[in-house]
Amino acid sequence: MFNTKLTRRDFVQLAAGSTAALSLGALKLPEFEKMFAEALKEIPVIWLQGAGCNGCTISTINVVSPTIQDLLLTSVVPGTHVSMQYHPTIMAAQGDLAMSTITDTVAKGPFVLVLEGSVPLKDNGIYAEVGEENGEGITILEHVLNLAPKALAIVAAGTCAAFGGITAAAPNPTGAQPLEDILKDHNITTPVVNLPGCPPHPDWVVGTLATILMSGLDALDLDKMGRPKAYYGKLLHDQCPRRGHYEKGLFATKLSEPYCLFLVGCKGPVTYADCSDRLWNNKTRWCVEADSPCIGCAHPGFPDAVSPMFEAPPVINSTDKLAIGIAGTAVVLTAGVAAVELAKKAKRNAAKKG
Ligand code: FSX
Ligand code: SF4
Repeated sequence: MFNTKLTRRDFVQLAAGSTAALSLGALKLPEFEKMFAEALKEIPVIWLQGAGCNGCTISTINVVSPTIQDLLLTSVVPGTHVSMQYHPTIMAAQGDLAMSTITDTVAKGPFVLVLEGSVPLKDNGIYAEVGEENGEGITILEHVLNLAPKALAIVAAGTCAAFGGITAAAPNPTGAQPLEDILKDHNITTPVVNLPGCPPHPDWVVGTLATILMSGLDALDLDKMGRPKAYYGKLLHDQCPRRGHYEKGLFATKLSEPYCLFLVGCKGPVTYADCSDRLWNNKTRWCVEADSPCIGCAHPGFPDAVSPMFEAPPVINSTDKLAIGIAGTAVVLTAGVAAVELAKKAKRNAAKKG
């Protein structure tokens, strides 16, 4: 049992009325921090938000198992605890008190840095600032250059942080860049884990943090793009329950139809993620199951390379392969059926259904 006057139940009740009260570091409750220090192995996390929509945070705090309360207040797995020292959205502290938690965390020793959103470079990075010093805003670029070299590892949460995403889409007015490009330009070699998805699935974020916490960074089996293979190891198309329809040439011609959504823009054939298996919203469903094509939000070229999102891909080769024009790297899909035949079948099937 915890040897403290403030019980875990007391604290959860105290915090329950306000999600803004969920940062232990920011609340500066020494008894509670001591309780965790004695009972649990901790991993301090500094979560920065660059150019993004905060969807990565919203998605993460919707995590179901463990719950966000477990994640922040008790344990991710028995005996281990993620100590969210700094998070602009959910921490209670503001101003200098909030900013001091970053300095304090760095001074204490190893920590994991999470970056959500991309890093704008144009006009000295003024399009994403977090906190200020001597009346001047601190750009996310400055934060990254300060914290990245000192971090144990960096988790790039979401497509914006991992690959640029929507915030770096053409014409990219803020000159936004993904994390790894910034690190490369400044010779920073801290290991990076990329968790694309706009937003990323909460399990991908929490599971990654939990793995680092329990077994260290080496326990994450990453692919060439720094993505954990456990979540991004397979093509959506290969795991899709509508794959049989695809093989038979049963294609939806409008979004509400329960057939393969390839001809209404599905990017499952070029997107690596486990959505169809893991499901979203507390294992309720995923995009295709809701009769919407995968828009490729976890694809490295999202959104430019996978647009237009709700149109059939341009057919480049009409002999025995379907070729999808993906910017820069055309991805050729062996479909086993000529494109012309495919279109004819779609029409025939649409006519049959009609
Ligand atoms: Fe990007 Fe995060 Fe998409 Fe949004 O901030 S990955 S726009 S869901 O939330 O960075
Ligand atoms: Fe499923 Fe999309 Fe592949 Fe069709 S194209 S099988 S809907 S992932």
